[in-house]
Amino acid sequence: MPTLTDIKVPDIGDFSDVPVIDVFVRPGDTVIVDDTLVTLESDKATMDVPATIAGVIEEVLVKPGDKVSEGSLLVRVRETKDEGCREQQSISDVAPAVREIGREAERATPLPAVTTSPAAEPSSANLPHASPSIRAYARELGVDLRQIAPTGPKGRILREDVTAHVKDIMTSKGDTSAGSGPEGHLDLLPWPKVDFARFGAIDARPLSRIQKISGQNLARNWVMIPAVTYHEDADITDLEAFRVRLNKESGEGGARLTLLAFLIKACVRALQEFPVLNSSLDGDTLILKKYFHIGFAADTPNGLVVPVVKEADRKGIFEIAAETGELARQAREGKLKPVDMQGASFTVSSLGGIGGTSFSPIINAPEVAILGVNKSAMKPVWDGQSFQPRLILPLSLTADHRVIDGALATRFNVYLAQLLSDFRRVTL
Ligand code: CAO
Repeated sequence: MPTLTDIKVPDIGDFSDVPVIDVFVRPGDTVIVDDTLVTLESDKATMDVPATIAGVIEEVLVKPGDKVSEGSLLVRVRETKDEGCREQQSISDVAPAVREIGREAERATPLPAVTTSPAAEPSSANLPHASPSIRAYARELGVDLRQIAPTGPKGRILREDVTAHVKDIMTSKGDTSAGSGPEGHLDLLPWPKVDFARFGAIDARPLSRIQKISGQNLARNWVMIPAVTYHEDADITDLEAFRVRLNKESGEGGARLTLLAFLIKACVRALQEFPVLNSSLDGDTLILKKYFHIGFAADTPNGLVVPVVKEADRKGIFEIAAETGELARQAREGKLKPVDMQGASFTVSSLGGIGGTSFSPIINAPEVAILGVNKSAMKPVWDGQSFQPRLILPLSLTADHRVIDGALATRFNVYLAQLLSDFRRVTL
């Protein structure tokens, strides 16, 4: 008679209500002792919870995003007697494999500069078998386990497999396909090592978790995307007067309209007119999205994050203003959920409240374009007879040249500037 055993969250120290970030098993999967079942992530660490017995998964009771504490039921296992497996351990004997913050490359990141499309998230079903210590080892080296050929029993990845994979990469010199595809290697010199303290007093400050994750994404996007930035000026004199008037009408404490909300609405209209800018490259296929989920860069004390206004085409400007305000507040308080940062089809990065005259925003892959906005300024504009003082908003559109050429990008910019100059056009 097979016995069913409940596997629960073991003692995880002071943590409670910890999110489940990965589930590695499905009903019907065979596991042996130490196979990772789920990964939990607290503010400070991630923890793999391993199988404590060998058997077949009968039921999985959690999914990514669920919150658990010590004793929460994770999976139910039908025990099998597997001669090959290690000695059975009781739950209390099992210390979760805790690792430093920072996530492995094999997992989609829910954060910043890059919002992950649901399609890009690996399913737990196709993650390879490896023990928690091997997963930790691979994470330390930044190795994607799915790229490794396993040589262990039942297709398990061994420590030697990870080492061999890394050696392979390190010794593959003379590769001329630099940057030509996801597997291409850049034949770069090692990063300069400098003992800064030799030159004066220093202070070492570790990067925040958000900075580490967004840094990796930004570096990949900068290297992989042949991006060009196109600049345009929009005359927002009338729009700003309209916005100020509406805010006055709302009165103190009333709903507040921001320029960002108008920008998002105008971008949606321009994307409808130029759908290629609302797309993603999937190999040699262009995926044109019929939805308009607009990400916006938000500056927080811990780094840059990109919350997403979903279905911005169906929302009014008051609604968008309220939503961006709320999302920006949650971003600053570190309360955004992964889902709040996923699914963007285009991004706006506004530095307008701070200043600047132009910049080159980095595309939020797998999107193909991003609009940067700086501070508007009163400028003299020649009307054919005299100079008129006009409020000019600088726009900087960075576009992926594999998909959007200069003519298309500039047409988009010109159209967007027309919409902002005369916002009635948005309704046409
Ligand atoms: N030109 C002139 N003034 C502008 C402006 C612009 N383009 N955009 C906003 N402002 C003004 C607003 O009118 C407001 O002034 P008042 O308080 O006098 O009304 C002030 O700047 C603040 O604006 P806001 O509260 O409406 O905020 P916002 O819409 O500018 O920005 C958000 C919201 C979330 C985008 C912003 O807080 C933020 O995080 N910006 C930084 C984004 C970023 O870091 N991008 C770079 C990414 S690459 O590193």
